[in-house]
Amino acid sequence: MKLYIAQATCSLAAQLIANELGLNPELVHYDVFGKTTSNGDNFLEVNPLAYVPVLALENDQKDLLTETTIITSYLADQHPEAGLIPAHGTLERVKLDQLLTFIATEIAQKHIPLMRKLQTEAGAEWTRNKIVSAYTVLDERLADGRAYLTGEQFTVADAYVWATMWHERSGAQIGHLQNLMAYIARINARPSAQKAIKDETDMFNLHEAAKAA
Ligand SMILES: N[C@@H](CCC(=O)N[C@@H](CS)C(=O)NCC(=O)O)C(=O)O
Repeated sequence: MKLYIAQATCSLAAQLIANELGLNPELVHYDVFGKTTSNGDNFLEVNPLAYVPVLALENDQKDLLTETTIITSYLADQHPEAGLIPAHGTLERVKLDQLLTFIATEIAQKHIPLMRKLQTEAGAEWTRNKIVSAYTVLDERLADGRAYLTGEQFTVADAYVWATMWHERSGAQIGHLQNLMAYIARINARPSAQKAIKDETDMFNLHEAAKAA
């Protein structure tokens, strides 16, 4: 498998889940500004919409999976024994999918126009407020002392929230959400998260060196 990633983006969630499962997909770094890849692949052929993550499968169809929620869920579903996602057809799964859609639409995609400074000040303020409200809902869920969003078990939803900590770049003020911050620190301590950050940095540096050569 090949996993296309970019620096400090939602692809970190897919890396973290692969690491939790002991998988070692070949990582390819995509430079979202320069539009090049670390292995020379034409990224528009990989994803015409030009975003990461993309998971290139080695099946007969050579499927290219996109969408953070789908890639993380797919990997977790292949290894149910790891407990990273509830089984399809259960209410627990529906509730986890609800959480994943919430994170994708109310958090991840709301940060992006802010980081790219694409909104009027009124629009940016509205978006920042929406993001803070969404993280506040997560903070309140964690207030009962649970370790992770659904309880004591780490899941793909936790990986996704961890990968969206872009508040310093987007300007959404969430530093006061203490339960959330303690939870992110818990995830930061997981070896899977540390490996994801290290691998991402290594890939970014390799790509930069190749561009400079
Ligand atoms: N719908 C996609 C969107 C993924 C996405 O927005 N990726 C961003 C990084 S988090 C990206 O690659 N952006 C490329 C760009 O801005 O040019 C998903 O949920 O995975």
